[in-house]
Amino acid sequence: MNNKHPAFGFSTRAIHHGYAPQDHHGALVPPIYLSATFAFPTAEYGAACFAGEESGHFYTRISNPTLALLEARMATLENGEAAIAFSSGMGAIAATFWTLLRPGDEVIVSQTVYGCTYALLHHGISEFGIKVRHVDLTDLAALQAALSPATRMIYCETPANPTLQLVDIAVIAALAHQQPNITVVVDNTYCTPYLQRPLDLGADVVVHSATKYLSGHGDITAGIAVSNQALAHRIRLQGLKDLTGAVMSPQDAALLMRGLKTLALRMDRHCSNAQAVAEALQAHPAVAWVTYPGLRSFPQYELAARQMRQSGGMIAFELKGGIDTGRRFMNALQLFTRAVSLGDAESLAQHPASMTHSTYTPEERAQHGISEGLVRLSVGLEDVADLLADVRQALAQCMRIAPRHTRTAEPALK
Ligand code: 7XF
Repeated sequence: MNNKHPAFGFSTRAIHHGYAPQDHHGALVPPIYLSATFAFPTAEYGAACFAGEESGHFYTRISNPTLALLEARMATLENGEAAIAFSSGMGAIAATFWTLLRPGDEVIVSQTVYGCTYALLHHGISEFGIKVRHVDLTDLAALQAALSPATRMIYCETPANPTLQLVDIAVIAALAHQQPNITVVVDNTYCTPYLQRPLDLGADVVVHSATKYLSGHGDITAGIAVSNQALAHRIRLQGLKDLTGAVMSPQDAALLMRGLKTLALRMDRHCSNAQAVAEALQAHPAVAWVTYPGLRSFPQYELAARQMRQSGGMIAFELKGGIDTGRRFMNALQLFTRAVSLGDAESLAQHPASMTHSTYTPEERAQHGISEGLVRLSVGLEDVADLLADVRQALAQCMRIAPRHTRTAEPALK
């Protein structure tokens, strides 16, 4: 199937886009080009490649046929013009920042972001003269007040890791684009393009940790950025080639393309399993609060229903008794694995304050709405009855030991 069939559906494109077996000895699965370098037919052709006058592959840190196929698939799935493959999500994010921001620029960031993104902002780019301002992007007046002639980027995660707070991408992008030179960058890791397409809503760049749902099997680290041709060209030639060198391995690209083939199927199951687990948590007397976009009690339920095709596979909750009880819960789990990362077939449980978001100080976590007792679940693909049984037996153990009367308030997001 070539690229002339944009009318094909999401899964058809995830499986076929950009590849025709007859061009590759009939191989059903695309070959992996492991070559780091590519032969030039003439010295003049090589010089033209380096001058940007020829578009052939010449060195894998810049481009490679296996990476190019993956990039074409990610671009069509996100409805973008071009994509760039990186060796990790942080590689994609760092390359995007270093390409698009210069000393004196300001970047507006949503309330809560993944711990290493926070570290890159506060211990990385801000030390090179770039001003970082966190703004509650659900408050448009606050965003208006924070915008300045120096604003060059608005960066957000929606849903945010780990609080699940949402940003209305269409509203933010419309406001941002009233001013020239503001790039709206959305980390779409929690949703994947199957659940949410930020570029359709007006964002300029989508970044991913493809380590998560996109690859889906916990066996690679990978990142992706998607945008229009012009921005992608800049991010590739500056951010990827020179500023980070964080190129994806072609073998990882093949594993990622294998994951993409089942993305829609997997996301449907992640979402239905997570909905059931979230409802079970909400109904349980040991639980102080639970946040999941598919619950009626979710503060942005209407926005979630409008912006996301389904509610995702991630849950945040806190037990009465706070983190001491939360740790007992985690240690009592038998089927959920205690591990960071997300989006794998295996269900995972982790404690952001001491793990993924330990790059924030305790005071910063309080400011950014990450409570010390928050437990994060990545609900996997196992049978839902087994997941519910595991959560219920772990909760029952907490009930037997935990003090019954302590109540932990839901953290304020402001
Ligand atoms: O460089 P990575 O592929 O690990 O991706 C970084 C990243 C970027 N954006 C979001 C929303 C992420 O969640 C991540 C990685 N998060 C993992 C987690 O929260 O469990 C990392 C484990 S420390």
